[in-house]
Amino acid sequence: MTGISKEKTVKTTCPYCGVGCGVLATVREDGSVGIAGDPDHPANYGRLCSKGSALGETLSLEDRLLYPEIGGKRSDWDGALTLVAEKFSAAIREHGPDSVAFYVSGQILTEDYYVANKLMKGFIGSANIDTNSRLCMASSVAGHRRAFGSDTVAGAYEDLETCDLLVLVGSNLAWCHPVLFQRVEAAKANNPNMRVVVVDPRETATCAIADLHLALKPDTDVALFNGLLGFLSETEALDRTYIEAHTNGFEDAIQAAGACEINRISGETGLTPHDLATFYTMVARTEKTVTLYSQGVNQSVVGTDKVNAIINTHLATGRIGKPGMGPFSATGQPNAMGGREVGGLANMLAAHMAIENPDHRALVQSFWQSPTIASKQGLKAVDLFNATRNGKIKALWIMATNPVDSLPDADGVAEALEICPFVVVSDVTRAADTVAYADVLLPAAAWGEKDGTVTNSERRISRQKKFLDLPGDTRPDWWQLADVARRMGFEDAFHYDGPAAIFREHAALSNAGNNGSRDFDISALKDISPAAFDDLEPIQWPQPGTSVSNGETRFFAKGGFFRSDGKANFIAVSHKEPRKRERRYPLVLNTGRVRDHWHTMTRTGKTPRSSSHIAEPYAELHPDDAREAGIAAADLVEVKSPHGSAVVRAQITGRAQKGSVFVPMHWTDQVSSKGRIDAVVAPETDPVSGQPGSKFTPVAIRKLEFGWHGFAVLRNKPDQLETGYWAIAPTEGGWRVEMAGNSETDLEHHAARLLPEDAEFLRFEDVTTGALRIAGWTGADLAGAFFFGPDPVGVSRPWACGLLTAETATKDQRFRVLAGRPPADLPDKGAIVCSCFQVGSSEIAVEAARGATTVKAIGACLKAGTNCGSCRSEIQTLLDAVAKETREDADIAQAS
Ligand SMILES: Nc1nc2c(c(=O)[nH]1)N[C@H]1C(S)=C(S)[C@@H](COP(=O)(O)OP(=O)(O)OC[C@H]3O[C@@H](n4cnc5c(=O)[nH]c(N)nc54)[C@H](O)[C@@H]3O)O[C@H]1N2
Ligand SMILES: Nc1nc2c(c(=O)[nH]1)N[C@H]1C(S)=C(S)[C@@H](COP(=O)(O)OP(=O)(O)OC[C@H]3O[C@@H](n4cnc5c(=O)[nH]c(N)nc54)[C@H](O)[C@@H]3O)O[C@H]1N2
Ligand code: SF4
Ligand SMILES: [Mo]
Repeated sequence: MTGISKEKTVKTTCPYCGVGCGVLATVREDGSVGIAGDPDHPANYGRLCSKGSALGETLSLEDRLLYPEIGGKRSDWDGALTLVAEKFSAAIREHGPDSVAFYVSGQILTEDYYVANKLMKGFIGSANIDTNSRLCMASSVAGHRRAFGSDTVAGAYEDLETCDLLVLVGSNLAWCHPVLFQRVEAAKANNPNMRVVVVDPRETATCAIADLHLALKPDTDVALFNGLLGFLSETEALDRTYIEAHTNGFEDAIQAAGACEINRISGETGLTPHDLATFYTMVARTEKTVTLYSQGVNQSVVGTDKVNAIINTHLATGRIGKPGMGPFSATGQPNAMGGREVGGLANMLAAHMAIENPDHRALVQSFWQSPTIASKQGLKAVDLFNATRNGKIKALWIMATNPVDSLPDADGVAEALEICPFVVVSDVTRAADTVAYADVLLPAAAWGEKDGTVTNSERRISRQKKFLDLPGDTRPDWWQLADVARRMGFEDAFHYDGPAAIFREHAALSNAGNNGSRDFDISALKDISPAAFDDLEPIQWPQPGTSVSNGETRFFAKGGFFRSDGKANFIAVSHKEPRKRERRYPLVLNTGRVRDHWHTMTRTGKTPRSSSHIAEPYAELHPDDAREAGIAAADLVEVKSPHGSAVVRAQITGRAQKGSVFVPMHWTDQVSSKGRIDAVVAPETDPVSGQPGSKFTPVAIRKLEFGWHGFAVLRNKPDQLETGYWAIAPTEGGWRVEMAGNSETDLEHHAARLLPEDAEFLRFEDVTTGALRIAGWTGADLAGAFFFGPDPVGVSRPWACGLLTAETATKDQRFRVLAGRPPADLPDKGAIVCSCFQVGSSEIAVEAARGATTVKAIGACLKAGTNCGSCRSEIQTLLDAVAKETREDADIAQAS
């Protein structure tokens, strides 16, 4: 024994959301990985949310793609990449450069992205490279470019803390940017004058810190913000000097917005005149206002107009680029911003240059020394897959995205991939629905195994670093792309010895011909050595010149917009009535995220911790809509549009808006029988940005009748779940499965099929209620327990899941399993709220009733909310509900 620990800690960046938190990853001697927030990282100062904290549990090699495959058979890199190069080259030869395409992702690193874009736009000579950022940031990009002449996020995170009014539009910050939310929460606690307004049709966890929640009708944000512009003008809250000096088009925008007629706006938005007046007055009176927006704005057929309606109000008040002021687009993916820097969208060039600008094209081509340069926009995601479906795309390379689950009209996307003659998929897992459509599968290096940079929402570039060896034959994405490029005959331009070399080239391109004409400039990093690249501290751009500076990086406080006259444009936008709903599809389907899952769950779906908060796909329904459709809580419902259908659990709640249904986007065919909600979403897009309106699809709902319902916990993962409905998730010690089926099912046979052959059974049947419970043991260990009934079964999920790790060897203990409920001395936890310490809603309610009335007090007695803090807003909501009940009880007592 030397006594020296072999543990090493690496500073890296979280691979999930656009907050871009710094992570300290420690590889322990037993190979496990400890995860902690980096106290020095300016995005999070040591904090991590529930997803970030659980990262160490997502690194197992289960389901990992480890070797290249051709036609489902193991191959090697030489065979696979030769085939990819040949097929792409052949298609280009026979059908031209526009017959091939890349569909990439805001989750690859800047270096990966740079190489992909360079290969397609400079060497293949097509702009048919689009990215899942089309589904995410495209409307922001388009709105920024229309207003500023460049795709610039002007402000910084600090502004969210130093403002006096934070308006969150279409953002569930508490669940989707939890560390930013915590920073806001802390700032608000320190500044009694700070106000938060949430603009969202649903009441979300974010509303826990809201002083005002504006539950507007879906897709009426333009009416709301146009009304605000009118109000600002009528109340002389404008900054005439700024408008005069730095903008064009104000009069047209005001004209289009119309007068601030509160009653008309109330009709359009469904908000009360009182709430509208309150909001407008708040904004008019508060100089330090930040409007942060996310997918409720971007993912709309009027998304770009929404963005510009918001930006107009900031230009009109000169509240932009100054501390505590500005419009702020919160980016979703870890490298949404890096993708924009390299020009990964089909309508952009590299380094924030414009594909329609001949000077920019010449500049990029000469910098790349490339044989050609794409001269027109390529196909945007939805159009790209339509073209694929129509046979126009002959070879398609999909990288780090799962379009069979995440694009609208997802069944149509699956069909397109079936039709496409040659599909390449680079992924880290085989448990992704898109993988099934690949002719060639390329195993990518995952987070922790690769090196490069990402840029977060506030333009801060951080390093993602390698702390694990490459498993199997996996390789980073840039390596795969560069190798294919060389095999396609572009030997000279794709010789990189590592990510640092690519980053230097990217930085040098940002400098080329720039001279202050473009916002994206990181010249100071263009000669960075590999060692300095390794140690690169998080750094905000712009960084022009020859050395890195820590000076002001905000844009536009004094104008300086990236147009020839240096001025910004107001954009005249007007409210359009949202899509008409037919009688057959009377509800609006809204889709989005839950706290502990990431997109199509290929990573968070692997951990019991991330699955304990919400383990099943669900639809949030307003009580009136549920009643009208004859749907009760926990019923299984079909959500249907002309494009497809999904089956999910009904959750009836006053937090939903009447006429709207919210379904999370996360469930796939890997984990549910029919939870893929994008099969239902309409492929309608914003005419300016091409971004789909993923938050607005007219749908119908109906209750599905099943002969039986059930819940099971199983030690081993079942191969196949052949019942009408199922949803599976990992839990400590095994798996948890929700199911339902038709009355013909022989339930005992069904249960037996899912348990080991040598299991020893016990059963209990209650003829009066129709409940049937079956459990099986192998030796002392519970192999599985089933709780069946004619209706959705109310068995406590946390208790049942706990059985897999509990002692159930004695006869007594076994009968307790069959009793189907916790013993009296072990009360039910209720739904898990705190995933770090597995604390449930009932436990919190009990402590609240005993006098723990603050989030802090709950933390002191139950530990809930004291680790990552992601559940604090839900704890607050529960406490508010308990307080309200107590008040009502007191009122009743007083009245009687
Ligand atoms: N837990 C978790 N966090 C994530 C992700 C994840 O998968 N899981 N993904 C990341 C990514 S890529 C992204 S893009 C971000 C997304 O972050 P957000 O945009 O905050 O998340 P969403 O849930 O998609 O949508 C936000 C809200 O828009 C509301 N909305 C719907 N229609 C309208 C409307 O017409 N107007 C307004 N004002 N609001 C509306 C919805 O009700 C929803 O609450 O999250 C990032 N963070
Ligand atoms: N209905 C509806 N649909 C939506 C949305 C919505 O709100 N509603 N939101 C949209 C938005 S904003 C987004 S960003 C998209 C996200 O949608 P997707 O991008 O489709 O979702 P992910 O699950 O993140 O897919 C990433 C894939 O890359 C793989 N992967 C992970 N790391 C690597 C790597 O380093 N290299 C490679 N090659 N692969 C890797 C993962 O295993 C996974 O299969 O969904 C969009 N779709
Ligand atoms: S907020 Fe959470 S998911 Fe987002 S970067 Fe930070 S730790 Fe990761
Ligand atoms: Mo996103």
